[in-house]
Amino acid sequence: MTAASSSPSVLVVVPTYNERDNLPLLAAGLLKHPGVRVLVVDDDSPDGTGAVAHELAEENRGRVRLLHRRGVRGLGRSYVDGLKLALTEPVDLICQMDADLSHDPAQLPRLIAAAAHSDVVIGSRYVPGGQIVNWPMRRKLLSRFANMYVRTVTRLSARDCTSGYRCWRRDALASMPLDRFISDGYSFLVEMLYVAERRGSRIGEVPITFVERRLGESKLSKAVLVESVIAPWRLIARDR
Ligand SMILES: Nc1nc2c(ncn2[C@@H]2O[C@H](COP(=O)(O)OP(=O)(O)OP(=O)(O)O)[C@@H](O)[C@H]2O)c(=O)[nH]1
Ligand SMILES: [Mg+2]
Repeated sequence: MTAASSSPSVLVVVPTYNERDNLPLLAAGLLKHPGVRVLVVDDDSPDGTGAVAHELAEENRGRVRLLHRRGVRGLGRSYVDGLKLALTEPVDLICQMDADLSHDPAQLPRLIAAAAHSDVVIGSRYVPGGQIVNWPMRRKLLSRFANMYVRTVTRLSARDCTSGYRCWRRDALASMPLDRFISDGYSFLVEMLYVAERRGSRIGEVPITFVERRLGESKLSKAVLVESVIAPWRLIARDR
């Protein structure tokens, strides 16, 4: 933490693809917190999310920044580019969260506070107090099964290995070889945890209430699901 300030400086990396209606609400929620800044990583969204983010950046100079990606689209690739850019900023903590309001910006201070004792804090649906609101049973089962599968194959100890709501201490994130990551899509989140745990990072979890998106569409595709099945095996194979 910077000696001059009592609260840490925080940069939140938000990947977006077609989140035009959600992004202004998310930004407003995040900017309520002092010391919090936002980096939007937009993948040239056809719905004009980039223009919305540009406007937000103009209105909130110094607090909102846009990284406009072009070319090959991908959630993992967006995280790599966004997190690397975040590491060039003089901040204490770097967070990740979804733009679709499934991750409540009001809960960010709890992740930030927990980073005093952990190198990475997961906003977790699967620790006591964690909840999921408005997911159909099919989606709940898929997520539960995905976590059980990942934890069994990788032996990760976190309860929620696929949550994209996280807060990293700068040093822990800086020590990660992001350019050598092999996963894209949601598996990228699992790979981050796996590598962090192997490097001795302390992983903490705080309960969150995850709310199903109300606006925009899901990007969960069959290809992403197939990758999620293979990805944990690739991780342990690489270690051997
Ligand atoms: N930059 C970028 N962002 C993406 C991409 N795919 C998804 N996202 C963003 O990543 C976050 C998570 O994606 P979602 O589609 O909400 O995935 P999900 O939460 O598993 O699925 P839902 O439950 O349907 O919302 C959102 O902020 C998306 O806009 C991508 O290819 N590139
Ligand atoms: Mg979502």
